[in-house]
Formats: sequence, C-alpha cells, structure tokens
Amino acid sequence: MLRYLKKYWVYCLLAPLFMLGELTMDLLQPAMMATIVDEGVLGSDMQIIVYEGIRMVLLVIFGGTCGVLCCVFANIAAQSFGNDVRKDMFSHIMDFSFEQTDFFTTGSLVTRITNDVTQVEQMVMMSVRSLVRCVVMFVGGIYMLYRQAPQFAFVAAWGLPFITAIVVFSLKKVSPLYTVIQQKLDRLNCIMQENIAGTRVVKAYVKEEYELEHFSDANHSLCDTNLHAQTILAFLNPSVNIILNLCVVGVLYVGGDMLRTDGSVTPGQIMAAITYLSLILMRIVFMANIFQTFTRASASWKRIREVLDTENAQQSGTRCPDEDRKGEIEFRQVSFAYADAPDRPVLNNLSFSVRRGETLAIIGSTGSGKTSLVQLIPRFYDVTAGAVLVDGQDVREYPLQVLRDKIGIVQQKAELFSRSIQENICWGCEQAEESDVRHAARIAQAEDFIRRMPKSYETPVTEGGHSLSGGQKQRISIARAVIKKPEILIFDDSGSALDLKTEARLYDALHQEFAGTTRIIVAQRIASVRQADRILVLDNGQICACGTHEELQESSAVYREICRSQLRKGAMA
Ligand code: DCP
Ligand code: MG
Repeated sequence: MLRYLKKYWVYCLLAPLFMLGELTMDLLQPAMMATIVDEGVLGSDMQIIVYEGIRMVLLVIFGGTCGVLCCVFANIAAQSFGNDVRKDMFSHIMDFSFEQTDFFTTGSLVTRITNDVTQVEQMVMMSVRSLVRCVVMFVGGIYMLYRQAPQFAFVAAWGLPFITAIVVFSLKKVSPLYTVIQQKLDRLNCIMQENIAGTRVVKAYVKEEYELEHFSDANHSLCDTNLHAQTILAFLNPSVNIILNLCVVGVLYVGGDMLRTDGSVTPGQIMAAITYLSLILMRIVFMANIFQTFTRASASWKRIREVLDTENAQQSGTRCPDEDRKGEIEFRQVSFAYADAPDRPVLNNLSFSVRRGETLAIIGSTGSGKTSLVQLIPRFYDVTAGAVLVDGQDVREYPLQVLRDKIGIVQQKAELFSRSIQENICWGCEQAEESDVRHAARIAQAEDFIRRMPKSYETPVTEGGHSLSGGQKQRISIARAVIKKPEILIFDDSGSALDLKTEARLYDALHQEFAGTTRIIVAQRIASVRQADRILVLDNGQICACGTHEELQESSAVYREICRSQLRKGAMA
C-alpha cells in the first residue's frame, strides 16, 4: 500500500499538518471560554470579554482555513491513491488468462475494483485526517484537562478503562462480519450482472419472479449481516454516554468540593473541564469508528491484493519465429482439460497439421471440442499435454502479442463494444484507413446492411450489440478480424447465423482475398465445409476422420451420418 502512497507523500504530510492548526482552535477554545466566564462575566470585566472574544473569532477563522486545506489535501491523496489502484487492477485483470477470469468470476472482480477500492480510499482519508486528529485531541485534551486541575484528570482516568473495554468488545464482535459482508456483496453483484445481462432470457421464460426471489435471498442475507453489525455498534454510543455522564457528575462533584473548600478552581475551569472530558472520552468512540474503517479496509485490501498479486499464469515467451514461415499450424499429440475439471479431458491426443494457405474445416457434434481446439492456437488456454506449433514454434515460446497479431479469430459468440460500427471494425487494426474498413466490410458481406443503417458506418452499436441482428453482429466481427490481414484466420461457427447464400459469398470473397492465408473454419453445416481443402471430423475430443468432402463420404461413417441428417433436414424443410 505504501508503494501507492509514496507518490503522494507531500499531500499525506500536508493534510495532518493543517489538521494541527484546526486542532489548536479546538483545544484552546474551551480555555478561552473559561477566561471569559471567570474574568469577564463573573469578574464583570467587559474589556476581557471583547479582547478574548476577538481572539477567539480570529482563532476560529484560522482553524477553519486549516480545516479546509486539510480536507482538500487528504482528498487529493485518497482519490489519487484509489485512481492508481483501480488502474493497476484493471490492467492486471486485462492480463488475466481466461482461466483466471473464470476463477475470480466477473461479479467479484467488479466488486473488488469498485467497492473494495472505495473502502481502502476511505481508510487513507481517515489515516491522514481523522487518525491524527483523534490522537492529538486525545493527548492534548488530557493535558488541557490536567492543566485545569490534576484532580479532573484522575476522574477521566477512572472512565477510560470502562469505555475502552466497551469499544474493544464491540469491535471484536463486528470485525469478522466485514469479511462476510464483502463476500455477500460479491454474490449479490454476480446475480445482478447475470440477470441484467441475461434479461432477455429471464423475460422469455417469464422468470422475473423466480429471479427476484433469488436476488431477494442474497439481498436479505447481505442486509441481515449488515444489520447484525450495525446493531452491535448501536450499543456503543449509549454505553459510552452513560460512562461519560458519570464522569461529568464526578468532575462536578470534585470541582464543586474544591470550589467550596479552598477555591482552587473557578466555575469557568469546571466548565472547561467538562468540555475537555467529553472531548477525550468521545475520541475513543471516534477511534473505534476509525478502527472499524481500518478493519473493513484491511478485508478489502486483502481482496485487492489477491488480484494484484495474481500473475498471469500464461508467461509470455520471448522467441520470435522464422520470418519465412507464415501460417503453418501443427497440433502434436495435444490433450486438453479445463482447470475446473482436470480429470475430464476435452481433447484427447490430437495430431494434425495445416499448411500455409490451406483451408481446414472442423466439423463435429455439439460439445465435441471444436471451440476448445481453436482456442489453443492463440493461447487462450494452454494444452495439458503435447504442443501446439505455429510456424514451427511452440505457441508458449512466442511473445503473446506477436502470436495473437498473427491470428484473426472470430469467436462463436460475437462480442461488440458500445461504439460506432466503424470503430468496432477498426478495433482489429487501429491504423486502418476508411477504405480498409469498407473493404473489410465488403469481404464480410456487411457493406449492404451497414449502408442501409441511418448513420451508415457511424451508427452506434448499443451495449452487447443488441441493436443488431445475430447475423449482422457476426459479420461485423468477421470484418474486425479480416481488417487485420492476419496470417491465420479462424472462424468459430461464425457463419451460423448467416443464410447459406450469404455464407457462400463470404467464403468466396475470403478465397479470393485471402488465398495465401491459412483458414480454419469451424462449422456445423456440411454446406459450409464442403469446399474446404480438408475437413477434420471431431468426435468426443478425438479426430475420427480427416480428408476432403468426397474422401470422407467414402471413408467416414460419422461424416456420412452428419451428411445424411442434414439432407433429411433439408428434405423436410
Ligand atoms: N467446457 C468446459 N469448460 C469451459 C468450456 C467448455 O468444461 N469453459 C466443456 C463443455 C464441453 C467440452 O468442454 O463438454 C467441449 O466444449 P466446446 O465448447 O469446445 O465444444 P464445441 O465447440 O464443439 O461445441 P459447440 O458446437 O456447441 O460450440
Ligand atoms: Mg463451439
């Protein structure tokens, strides 16, 4: 944490310094009042009232100015600290491998980067402001009380242990609840995100009531824990007040006795002593508040550190491949299982290679491992055994950026950003000219529908691309990949929402414009794959056949079955 605060040490120092100015006012004011009462009011000396009054007003102006400056500097330090931590966390999260993002869950990451950082921000603010204030007021208050009369300080010494015991007891009960509260907040965010993102599904299945109940359960649970914590804390103030009032009575008794017997204290001093006494004892309650914020923040900081300390499991390599080999792919006895089910391999001992400029189609039933297979090429996941080679070099040896720059992948679920269509396409290649965008859109068969849009390429895409049809989203994703002019193009079921005619036109355009580019086309329909140089039939994570459409019709029973089922469907339609 100090690493982040070091940059703002000037503000961290200035804030408490100005706080001392504000404190001087708070500590001197009751003593001045005592003088005004004793010598001015009771002694009927009007000059002292005017003189001390002006001094008091000047002191208040000075203290107020110091207070404002302290607040400004403390805020600069805390906000800048939060800003830096959030930026670092975001950059870390962007570096996470897919597995690491899956592990933390999106909901939890959002809570950590927002709510948890705010908690720690508050702690920084309190450290440079309230903590100093509390400690100085406490010590200064005791000194000033002692100066009024040492006997008053002894009365305070009786009250202190009781109040401390109450505060410690309450905090001990409350502290563990804060970790629970953060976890419950995570859960609530997770449900909220899933439901807001999936609101169309919720409505389609008329599950609003069901989901509301689900949300209410999590919300109630969070509310209960919060209430539990607050109820414990609610006892704090009244208990402290009882002790405080007992002490006030003590001061009045002792002070009254002294005034009567030897007149060693004045009524003004007794009044000031009562003010100092509540100043001291209430500081303990404030310290409890600070401690509460610290406990909360330390639970939050632990969660922030978990993110910041998680190094990307995928270490980027350093070797760059031979310049003369472009677009070759080889799978060497590759097996792969997801981290959450390590003993259930999704791909089993796969070996095959793709030549430069070749089109390899991958077909297979749903869940057979097609997406998992293509995601190993840009290293979205690492193999569990064997190796994936691009241009003769293991993908793990590549600098990640070099590897991913070579590849244009269109994922099965088209993800667009809430920017214009033009920006969404350019996203694949920042330095692209307008003519490149048009060209990419033409290849992706997207030009016609984009031109018909109200603002053409400038039409904004709403969040999640909900303003576009499935096929339109797919085509913009395709344009985003082809604008990169990659050496390897991967289409993961990217033509599934296109009609057969458009899909055929897309593959024709790709064939003409990307003849030298290696293409991997994952598809469910025979019509999408029959033109490919080779077709790989995947079944339950294993290659069960590989060859051209004609060869496979001869040799592969699985392929023949897929053909037959689609013919039957075609005939029925
Ligand atoms: N799987 C998993 N964890 C993930 C993703 C998938 O355990 N994060 C499992 C589900 C399947 C298997 O892996 O049993 C293969 O999933 P794929 O997505 O690779 O399957 P396909 O792409 O072939 O299926 P589809 O045609 O439905 O896209
Ligand atoms: Mg898939």
